[in-house]
Amino acid sequence: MATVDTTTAHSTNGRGAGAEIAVENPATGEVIAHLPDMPAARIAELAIAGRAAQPAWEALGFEGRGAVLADFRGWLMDNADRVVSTIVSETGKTYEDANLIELVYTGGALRFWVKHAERFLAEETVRVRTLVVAGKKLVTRYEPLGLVGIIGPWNYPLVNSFGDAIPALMAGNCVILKPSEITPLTSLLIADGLAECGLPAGVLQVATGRGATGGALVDEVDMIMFTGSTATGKKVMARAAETLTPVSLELGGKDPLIVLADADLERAANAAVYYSMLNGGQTCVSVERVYVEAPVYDDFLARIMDKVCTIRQGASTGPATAEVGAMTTGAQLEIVERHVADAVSKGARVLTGGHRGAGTGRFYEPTVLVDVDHTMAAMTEETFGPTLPIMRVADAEEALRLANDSPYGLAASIYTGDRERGNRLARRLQAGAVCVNDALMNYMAVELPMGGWKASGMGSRHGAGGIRKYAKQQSLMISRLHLKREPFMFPYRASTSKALFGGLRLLFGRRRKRG
Ligand code: TXE
Repeated sequence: MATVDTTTAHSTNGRGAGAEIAVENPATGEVIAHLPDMPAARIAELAIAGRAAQPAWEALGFEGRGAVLADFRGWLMDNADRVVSTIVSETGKTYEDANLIELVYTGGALRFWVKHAERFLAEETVRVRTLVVAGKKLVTRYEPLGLVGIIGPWNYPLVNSFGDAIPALMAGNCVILKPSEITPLTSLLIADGLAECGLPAGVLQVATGRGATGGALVDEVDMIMFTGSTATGKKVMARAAETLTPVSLELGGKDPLIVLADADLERAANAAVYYSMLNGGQTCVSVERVYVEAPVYDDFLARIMDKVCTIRQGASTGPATAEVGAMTTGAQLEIVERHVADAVSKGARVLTGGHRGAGTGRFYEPTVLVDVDHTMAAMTEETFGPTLPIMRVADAEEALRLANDSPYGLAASIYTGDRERGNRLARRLQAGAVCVNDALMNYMAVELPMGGWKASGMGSRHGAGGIRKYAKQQSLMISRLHLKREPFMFPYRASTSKALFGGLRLLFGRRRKRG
């Protein structure tokens, strides 16, 4: 576990001084730990240890690896209070945000990957449909990449850091996890728990540090899974290009929610409020903007205001003590303030909220903005805070056009009483994950691939692709022995040549009748 030292004064929130990082509780302002900012040389040492541990880890097979991770699932639940209080202390999120999303997701993901990893990575015999290879055996198979680097953000220090390590480990890789410098304590606690459950040394190592540590990690590993901002994602990809290291990137988003006139307004309003404010709005798939068809706009807004005005915000000290927690970083709080100020300067109205919360912690009040449009950063840039900008639109076509008017394409949702229409409209939304009469919770469905379009990233997590990206694919073609040579090898014979190519032309040249 981390060295806890609250006596030394450091500048706060992951910044620290020189080779040390100060970790702060954003809900109280208290410095709760100091950790090393690891230099590149230290990352190189971790990589040597990881590569040395990998063959034995791979040799354990799916069953052996699964046994360790299944045991760890038990550890996680036995130590739930400790894990939750660590998450709450370094993020400032509420007890429920830590339990419901972080713990429930991770428990489910451990169960899922332990059970299904082998099936997704099983060797497959492929049916031959290509004439010239008829009679040969075609096989695809997977092997671990070796050493995987995971660079995590601060908003979900369990889900978006260790959560991505689970399939990588089940695939037989060793992992170096670089958590955000803002929230490294959860990853260190998880590494302790894994060691208690028998994970061999070197299989999962935690590299604490800032951006430079992340950059050094990119140089050392066989694949990078990155979650964070689009700007940093581009830097990671550029650095990975130097060594042709594959990357999977989950980046920013500006997820729209559309409310059509025939929607169940109570359901839509509950979802808009909950999924924009959950985790203080600091979720990659948060509802960031809402478009409402004009006939139901006033009714929808009245319901939103009833709900937002009852939200309790503050430092979470246990079950149901607060609904919306702190802003995890000072920089993020400033972004939220900037977006609200920009919107107001261009004609938006703040119906509730619109200020920093009182007290020592870093809070921003749950905020509803109306009279917004796409000239405002609040509608076009990722806000990542407890804000809910709501725009009136003429019809579904205008809502779709505005929803797609974004460089991002992570997630989107649409509320309508007509499921079939919702299904049709969902396919016109430019986002990697779309919900009809739901939002955000699709992330919890580990069976369903989840990845962004446009500036929201590349690659995906979850589903078959969520583990195959941590493997090298090999294809095999195995020929039988009874022929000394293939019919079209040297020396060419006119008779075989004519028969072969004549036959092929007949086969491929047959034109389909039209009309
Ligand atoms: O992210 P960064 P930040 C969005 C959100 C937020 C913005 C910035 O809008 O305002 O990103 O957040 C490591 N090479 N999201 O500044 O910089 C860094 O140490 C390698 C959306 O915290 O992307 C940290 O571990 N690594 C997001 C991680 O990258 C580098 C969740 C993320 O930091 C690096 C969080 C470098 N050059 C914020 N520089 C989501 N998609 O959920 C930094 N890092």
